[in-house]
Amino acid sequence: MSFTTLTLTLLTTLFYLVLADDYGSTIATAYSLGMNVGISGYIDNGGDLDYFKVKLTIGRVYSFGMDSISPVFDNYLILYDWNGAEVKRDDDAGPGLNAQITYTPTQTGDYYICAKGYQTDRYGSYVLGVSDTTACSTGCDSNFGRVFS
Ligand SMILES: [Ca+2]
Ligand SMILES: [Ca+2]
Repeated sequence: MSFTTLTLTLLTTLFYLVLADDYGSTIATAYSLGMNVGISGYIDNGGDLDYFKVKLTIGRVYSFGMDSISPVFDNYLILYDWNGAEVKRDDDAGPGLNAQITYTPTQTGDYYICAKGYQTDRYGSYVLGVSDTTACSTGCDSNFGRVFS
């Protein structure tokens, strides 16, 4: 870990220790997530849930990816539909302990992705994103679903 990374990690940790949770913990308070844009967040110790809302179109192929910034943070994703019904969940389909969900909606609508730790004592900073990978059937980047940097 570089000095800069370490400094950022410490500052981020301090920031979140002082302030409240960064994103809503329910579907009703979900934060709107753009397509192909990485968004930074922090899962607090003790079972924090960060909810994001994204509009998905029927028949497209989407990939949700959650990348841990903190060194040892086992993250987890759960995808819900417009009714709040769970459609898919994942623990470690991405690189390392990172969660990744590939999903093709059977109906167009608002979907909700819940970012969390694998267990309530797993916490740390992360980058979350969703990509439309419909046109990416071959020759995809190895960071499938992670077009952000
Ligand atoms: Ca949070
Ligand atoms: Ca995981």
